[in-house]
Amino acid sequence: MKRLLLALVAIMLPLVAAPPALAHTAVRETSITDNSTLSAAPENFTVTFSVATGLANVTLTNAAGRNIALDYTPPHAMTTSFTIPLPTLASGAYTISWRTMAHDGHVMPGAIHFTVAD
Ligand SMILES: [Cu+2]
Repeated sequence: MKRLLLALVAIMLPLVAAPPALAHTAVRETSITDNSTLSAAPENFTVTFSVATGLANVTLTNAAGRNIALDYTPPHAMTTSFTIPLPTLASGAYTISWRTMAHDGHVMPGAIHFTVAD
């Protein structure tokens, strides 16, 4: 019994000790650069990850922190790239936030900020 327990610990240890970042996806590219000022309102937003991931949710908020409705439902399948159509945006500051869900169930938040110029 003790031997079995030791074997289990030996198997589990690398999983526990692995740095979480290695097991998780990273943002590789966003169609809107973080903290950029755009001369025209973007029609959509694409975020690309290093490995296939689930997208739990995406939100768009304005400078006042108010939620702006998105006509978008994340796909059920895990994939590397997501394109979210955006509503017509007036000039102002916006934040797009998302949460990804890794294979192991860990949730990772991400966000970009941008401004649509007058
Ligand atoms: Cu994890």
